[in-house]
Amino acid sequence: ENNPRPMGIEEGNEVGKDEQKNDMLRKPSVSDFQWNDAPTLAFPSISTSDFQFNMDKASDVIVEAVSDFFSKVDKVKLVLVDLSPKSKMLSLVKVKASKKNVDTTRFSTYAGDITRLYTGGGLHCNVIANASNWRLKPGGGGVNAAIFSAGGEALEIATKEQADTISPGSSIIVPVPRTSPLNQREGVAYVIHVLGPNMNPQRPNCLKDDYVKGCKVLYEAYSSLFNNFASIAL
Ligand code: AR6
Repeated sequence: ENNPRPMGIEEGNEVGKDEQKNDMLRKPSVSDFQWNDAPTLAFPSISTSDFQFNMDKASDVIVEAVSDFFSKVDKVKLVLVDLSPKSKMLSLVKVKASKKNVDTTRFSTYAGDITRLYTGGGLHCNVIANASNWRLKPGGGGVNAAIFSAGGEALEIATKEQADTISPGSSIIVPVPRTSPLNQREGVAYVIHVLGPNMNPQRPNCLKDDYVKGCKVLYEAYSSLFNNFASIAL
């Protein structure tokens, strides 16, 4: 099942050659990287570092969004990633997910670099999410800088082909070109850029500690991310 490459392409067979060429030219698809496992989305904790969103409140939103998503969609997996094994976000979410009986065979946490899930941790994640900025620009630190740097120029160009800007609470799907190291090295077929709510006065659209609005926008950001993931994975 889910054989990553069509079988039976014979050398010297013109039809076979065409198939081979089409196969190389077509856009990446999640099934290319399934490796017998369910499609998996790895995502960082949106807004809780540079955007200064309260971590306790954010962890409630993550668990609620994951649990709501799992009640509608099966067969896919989600992994929350943060750099350090001491991450406060990872431990908050783990505790709350277990209290809410979220299916741990489909939702887990992972400590490590989201741009090195396969080479650094042996994790097969077909899709990764980015905590973006409104201009979808590389750099700026955090996970955004890491993903654009690992994705190379190919990811930058592919992102610009999809959109110029993004609004808080929404997300944008970008197919990762086969020339990008993120695709070649890590097997990532898509990056989904997400813009979360901002509580940092030095960044655009600061919500000034309005956590009623903030939690609503953060929930929308995760729903948009998960639904977009389902739309490419299923
Ligand atoms: N792998 C996994 N997780 C990471 C990595 C990594 N390589 N790097 C950071 N994190 P942040 P935000 C975690 O600040 O708060 C950017 O400059 C980090 O520990 O990246 O949404 C953009 O351009 C934290 O848990 O995103 C925006 O302007 C999480 O990723 C702004 O920051 C998100 O932290 C967005 O701020």
